[in-house]
Amino acid sequence: MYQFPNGFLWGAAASATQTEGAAELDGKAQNIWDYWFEIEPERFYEGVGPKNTSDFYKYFKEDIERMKAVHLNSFRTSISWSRLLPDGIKVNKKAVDFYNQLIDELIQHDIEPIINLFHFDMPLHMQEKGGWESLEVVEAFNFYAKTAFELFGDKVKKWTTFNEPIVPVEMGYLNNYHYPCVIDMKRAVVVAYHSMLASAKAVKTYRDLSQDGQIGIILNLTPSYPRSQSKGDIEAAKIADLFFNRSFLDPSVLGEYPTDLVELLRTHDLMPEVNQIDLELIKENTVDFLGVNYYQPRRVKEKEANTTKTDSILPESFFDPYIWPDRRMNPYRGWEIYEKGLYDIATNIKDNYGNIPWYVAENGMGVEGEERFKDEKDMIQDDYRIEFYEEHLKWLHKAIEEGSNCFGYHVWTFIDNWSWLNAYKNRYGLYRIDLNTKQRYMKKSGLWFGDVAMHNGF
Ligand code: BGP
Repeated sequence: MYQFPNGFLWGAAASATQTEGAAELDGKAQNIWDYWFEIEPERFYEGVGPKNTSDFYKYFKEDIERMKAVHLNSFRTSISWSRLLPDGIKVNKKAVDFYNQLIDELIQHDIEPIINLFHFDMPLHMQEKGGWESLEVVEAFNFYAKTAFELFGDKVKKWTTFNEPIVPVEMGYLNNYHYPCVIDMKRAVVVAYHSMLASAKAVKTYRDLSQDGQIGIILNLTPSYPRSQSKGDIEAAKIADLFFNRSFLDPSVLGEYPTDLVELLRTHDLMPEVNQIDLELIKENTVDFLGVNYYQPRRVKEKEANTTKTDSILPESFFDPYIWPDRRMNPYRGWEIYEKGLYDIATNIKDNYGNIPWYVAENGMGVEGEERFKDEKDMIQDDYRIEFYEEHLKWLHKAIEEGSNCFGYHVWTFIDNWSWLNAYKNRYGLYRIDLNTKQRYMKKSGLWFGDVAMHNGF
């Protein structure tokens, strides 16, 4: 029996843009996803864009009943900045009504809301001002954060500033996967630094309001494993870790950037403009807790040809990806499945980050063509997903037994939802959605997870 600590959070995560729908309803302004889909629909799987979601905006009440049916005691989603403040300044009353009803409904069902402020969905007019490259947008985010705390902070006791802030950096400014599809390391570093600054400012704003909750950040930590113990491989893994994990983990939790990262950026003329006042603000406004999204590890080896030319430098200029011959893949998403990674993350947080309270904010397995696993009662027999969760939870349990301060586990996701580029290709939900009727059907993993949540273990 794997028994988890009393009060452990069992839940699921989602985000506004991926679930709400109503992209053009009730005064919501466009965000970069709405706009990008309008101009380049072919970049999205089967041409399905953010208008076409599970319509949580409409069905949230029934969906909260569905959460109850699988015994969730917590749920994380985000507020859509462009819904709450369509012009960045004036509060949209319809949005306030929606988020109030959503939060109230969750609380009435004994489901703790964890509310995130930014999940990849930059309002379009803010992007036009430069997005995270602009300090004006950092200030605008702070205003948005303050507005959200003032509106909902009497009820929401766990906030997070960002979900995976490295993703817009990587996808939007390093490898042309997300809008604005830039490839420029220098600009990417500015985006990363300003998002970190925005997060710390929001933490400060929250504390200044003296609300009696907690504020954190959600990071996708990808443990970096070297191919071998050779000096070159270890150095390669260290650099990957600096770029993709420690660039947000260290300033968020310890209040400081790793000196090795700063030196590396200096050497390659990639330092953004920083001032002492902002660095102090980051130092003084570290988070109360961490959310960790974990899907896959990163395996690297020493770079084969040395190509560190400053004009075209990218993180990959410092290491090569390593394909571990023993790896087990999720072939649909193309991600390695490595359950022990979660234990290694927990140990790292315990040993190097003051054992800060943290929770698994996303963990899940996206599978294509799940319909083929339907039984005669229309239930998807997703045993592979149950096995995936079970194996991760066993490692998490071991970490907790050894003293890790982990307070919860959220799956990605609750109902199959729209994914940024893959639309509905890979399904992750505890519930399946029929895209034609928008009907939801519990999967076998939903039943299983409900049982685990009810018994606080398995
Ligand atoms: C995380 C994001 C989620 C979600 C998930 C699954 O990085 O926080 O928003 O989408 O990954 O990834 P994908 O949808 O790309 O398969």
